[in-house]
Amino acid sequence: MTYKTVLTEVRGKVGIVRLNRPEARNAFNQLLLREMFEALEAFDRDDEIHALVLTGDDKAFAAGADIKEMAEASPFEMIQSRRVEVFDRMRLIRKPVIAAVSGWALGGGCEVALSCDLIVASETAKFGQPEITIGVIPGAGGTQRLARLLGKHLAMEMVLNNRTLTSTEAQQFGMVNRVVPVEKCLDEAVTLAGEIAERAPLAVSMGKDAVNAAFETSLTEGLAAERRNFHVLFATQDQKEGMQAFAEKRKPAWKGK
Ligand code: CO8
Repeated sequence: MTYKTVLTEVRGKVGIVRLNRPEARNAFNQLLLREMFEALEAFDRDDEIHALVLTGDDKAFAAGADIKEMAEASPFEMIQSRRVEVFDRMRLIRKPVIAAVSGWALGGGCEVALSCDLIVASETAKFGQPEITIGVIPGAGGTQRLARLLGKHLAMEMVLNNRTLTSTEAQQFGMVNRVVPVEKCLDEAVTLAGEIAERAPLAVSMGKDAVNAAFETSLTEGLAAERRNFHVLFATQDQKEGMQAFAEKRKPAWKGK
């Protein structure tokens, strides 16, 4: 599959999707949005791939929605184009997605990074929701995910007053997993993805699903989701293999079954 605005690469069991619209700081026009999701979903369907990395370039992970493309749109056109709803496709990806973020992650770019499962940020990364400066608010989950992650007051400052976070601040607030020099950002994300890719695939998928349930449900419902996933894994060959390998003091050989 060839794309015009994303590049794809495979390293071992890791599928890499690189946003590639550098002339617009990787702003999401309709084509980039469509191709990003197609590329991520293709890797999600590929049995040889166990983890995904989503990245941009050194200047920008993504500078948000393409402002010029939507400047004249009516509410009806915005709804019909499904520009915002399309971001829900991120939640349907079953394999872990690691964002490797350098430079700007603004607006929809910050929201896409937040909807990934882990974030590796470079020292140059800057996260923000500048929509207020162009007369709107985040529309792809920023208000909800930031409030859940950072608490109400910092989320309010970001949404109402364009407060940006450096990568160090984002790490202090638990929003990113690690901060590395810019030249190491992608490799570090691929290493992390590669480690997860070597683990029991069905357990990884169930673990992702259970952690995500914490953001969707009450504690009681979340605990029930966790328990269901835990019990389901006892139907897999990998659970038998993992526990036998522990008892036999050897490395497990996962089958993904
Ligand atoms: N949309 C369209 N074009 C953009 C965008 C953008 N978001 N960001 C940058 N560009 C373009 C610039 O217009 C410029 O184009 P040209 O060379 O033709 O003039 C080129 O990219 C380079 O940009 P700059 O010269 O400004 O580069 P700098 O390195 O000086 O600055 C910044 C980079 C800080 C990223 C700056 O470009 C900027 O502030 N961009 C806008 C960021 C922003 O406001 N983002 C929020 C957008 S709204 C949003 O994301 C809402 C999401 C809700 C749902 C999503 C629906 C799809």
